Amino acid sequence: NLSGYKNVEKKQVVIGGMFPVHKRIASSDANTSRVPVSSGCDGFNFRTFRWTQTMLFAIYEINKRTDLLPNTDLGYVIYDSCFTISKAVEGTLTYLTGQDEAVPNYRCGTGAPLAALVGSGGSDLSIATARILGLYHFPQVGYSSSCSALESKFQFPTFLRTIPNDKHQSTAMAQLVLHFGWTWVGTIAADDDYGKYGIKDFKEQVEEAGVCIAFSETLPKVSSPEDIRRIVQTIVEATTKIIVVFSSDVDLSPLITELLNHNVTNRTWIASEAWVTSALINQPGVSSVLGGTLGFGIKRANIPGLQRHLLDLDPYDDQLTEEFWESVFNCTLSYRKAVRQAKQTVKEVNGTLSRAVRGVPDGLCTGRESLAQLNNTYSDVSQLRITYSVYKAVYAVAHALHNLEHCEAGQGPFNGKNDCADITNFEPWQLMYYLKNVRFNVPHTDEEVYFDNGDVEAFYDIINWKVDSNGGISYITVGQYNGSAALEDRMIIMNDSIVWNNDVLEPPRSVCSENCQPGTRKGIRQGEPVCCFDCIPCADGEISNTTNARECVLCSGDDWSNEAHDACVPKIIEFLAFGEPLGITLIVISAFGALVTIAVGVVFVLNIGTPLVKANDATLSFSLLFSLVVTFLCSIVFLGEPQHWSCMTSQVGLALGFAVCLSSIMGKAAVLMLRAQALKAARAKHKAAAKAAKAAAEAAANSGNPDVIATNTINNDANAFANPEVDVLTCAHQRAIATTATLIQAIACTVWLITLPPHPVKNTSAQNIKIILECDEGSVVFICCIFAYDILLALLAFVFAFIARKLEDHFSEAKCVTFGMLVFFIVWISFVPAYLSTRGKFMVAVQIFAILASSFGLLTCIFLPKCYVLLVKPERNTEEMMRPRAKPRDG
Ligand code: TCR
Repeated sequence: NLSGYKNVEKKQVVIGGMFPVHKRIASSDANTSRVPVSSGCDGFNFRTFRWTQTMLFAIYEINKRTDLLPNTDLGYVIYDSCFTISKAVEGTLTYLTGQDEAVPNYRCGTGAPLAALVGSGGSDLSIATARILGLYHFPQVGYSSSCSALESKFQFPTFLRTIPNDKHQSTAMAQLVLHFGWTWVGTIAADDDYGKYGIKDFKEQVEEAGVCIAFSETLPKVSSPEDIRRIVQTIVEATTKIIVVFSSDVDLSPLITELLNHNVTNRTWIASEAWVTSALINQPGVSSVLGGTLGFGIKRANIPGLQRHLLDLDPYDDQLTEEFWESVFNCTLSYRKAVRQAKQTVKEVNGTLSRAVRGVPDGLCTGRESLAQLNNTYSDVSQLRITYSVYKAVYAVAHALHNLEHCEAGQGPFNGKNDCADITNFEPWQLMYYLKNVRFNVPHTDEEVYFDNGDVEAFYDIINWKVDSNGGISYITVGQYNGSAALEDRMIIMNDSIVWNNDVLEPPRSVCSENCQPGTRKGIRQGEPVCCFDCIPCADGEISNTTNARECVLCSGDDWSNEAHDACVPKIIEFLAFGEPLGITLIVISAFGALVTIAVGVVFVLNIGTPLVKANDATLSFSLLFSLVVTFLCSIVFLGEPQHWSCMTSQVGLALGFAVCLSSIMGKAAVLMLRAQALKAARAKHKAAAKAAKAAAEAAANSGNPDVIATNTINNDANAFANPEVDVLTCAHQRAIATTATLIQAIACTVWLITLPPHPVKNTSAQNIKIILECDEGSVVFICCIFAYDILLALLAFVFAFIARKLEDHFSEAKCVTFGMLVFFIVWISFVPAYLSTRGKFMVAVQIFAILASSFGLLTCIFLPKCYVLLVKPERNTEEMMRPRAKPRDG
């Protein structure tokens, strides 16, 4: 332990210091049969030795000053905590008691009063020492104990610190992670309060913001190769690219070495303050693993004169400095030790004596070696961060002492009587009062320091590890974090100046699952963190229009999802338009049909007086032709976007057209049937007569002259067929039948139109992606009745014609009608399944086809033979031909 006083005439106060100059305690032997001794320490830490020297530097500087503690000299006692709680506790007890052997609750010696303890390094050490010091209300000023647990004044009433509370750093790290949109991060924490609390605070904040932790590892305190290897394995296997490490450099360095061995690259490391500028981590060759690291560093400062002080080191000052010298130059300072060591090595090699034993031993150093030429982290003053914190801590104590000393009598703060404390003999709690309220500007930097509930302002530099051209690493400040600023401008970061690992320009992405694009939704994976999910495409008719949508939403009535499922689009409106090929075709066909029908009508008009036209009532023929024109034209009305008028006209026109058409046919067929009946009766009569005649003839033949009888028979037949009585009767009947039949239909249609008229509707349910514009019949019962009536007429016409089919005139009218009706039925029967199996506009097309086909069927079957006679064989158009031919078997 270092100790020193300066000017004996002045009043003296001793400041305690505690630094983890060694990295660990030497493993103590487990032998319990001997007097136990406090274990020694291993692994000299040059960085922390710099901190120690900085404390000395600050004390020397203060002692030299005339404005700060002019009448008092500061002394110091410094303990090495060896990075271990037990050593820190041991040092604290020694410090309090003044005994080399720690005796609690006891302090002896008449030495100068103890002021405060600056220390003691890591948070776990400070927590231990602060508990002890707290018992005695003894102030402690931490320079690197940043753990948030230390903020509790209830547990640590006399602990103050010049390093910001880690809860700010955890917040800053969380903000950094969120800033770059990383949602999948791994964490590594040291197995101490610093690591555990730091990572805990970090995790709490990022998890709240929806970030998931891929893995959480803890670095062992005591070197454990298996643990380190396991952690490396986890890192290698993890899919995350971002690893947050809250650990001191000493604990982290074995892991980094192992990562270097495994060459684990392509990760971005987020560094906590304790290792972000550490030479222990920044070893040569580490750039491939750690290049691009981002981290937080506390306030940095230049302390003029410090480097000189560091380099002007006298190796023989004290034990620690001696050890430092020996480890820096890898030599031995004492002659005797060197000889002993040399002998040992020689023996180990093979017995031949070397020059070392005879003269100057190998590895002996002179103590005049030059530190300046050595590139050691000890003398590197480029990143004075914790060093600066040590500096501030010493100054804080000095200023508190100064205020204590310069308390004006009667205006002091103590005991309610405005007492002052005496610098030569004060109580620790009295100094605590001054420390708590101290407020001063740090020399050289002019930073104002004060304690707010024991903590200082949180201000961090964001440091980026940039790989130099020669493979080394330099620290670039790429931003700032100010914990006391307003929430939105706490972090200032210059994205463009950040160098990422492998020199890429873009920040790395670290997500477990990529965002779900619009059109898909998140599907959770059972048993995995929420950041890991599947993207499930929305079903038809459902959409999601945001990234990472949790649900797909159903499109409303007239809308449907688009191809990408990211927007609802109006459904396609479907109807059979005039302009489209199918529409045009149908129009052409129906127009053609109408024209042909009109042409037939013209031919009939031109031949109006002829027997063929006159036969079977010309009026009915014309009404039939007229109705066919109506049905043909009616089919056109089915096309186009359904309107109120078109829905009404198309259905009613069709129903009425067919009614006229079928009732005309029925009228015709009825006459034919009656005629056939009459003819049959006549024939039967004639047959009987013929039989009688035959018998008579036979009898006559027996007597001679058969010719006369044969002629008689034929005349009888013709008379029976052209019986005017039958014709006159039926002509009036025919028209009456047809008119009534049509009238009934017309009345039904009128009722239908008035009560429940057909109207256009949007059919959205038939097909998902389409809105079908169609006509709603208004009433299914009505339309069924009306078309059933048409069917009834058709059936009657067919039956009449069928009965009359045997009636053989030269134009075979009855056969034509029978055949026409058959065509009509076939068309409409086949229409039903075709109609039912189509959707949308094709349904209309099928309907039109059926109308056209049946109309054409009737037109051709009934009128084609007649036109043929009228146009091609006019000579057949005679009264004669109207008569039934003699049947061969009869004749
Ligand atoms: N606070 C840490 C220890 C620590 C440290 C360091 C150790 C800090 N910075 C630099 C070595 C080097 C910050 C603690 O334990 O609170």
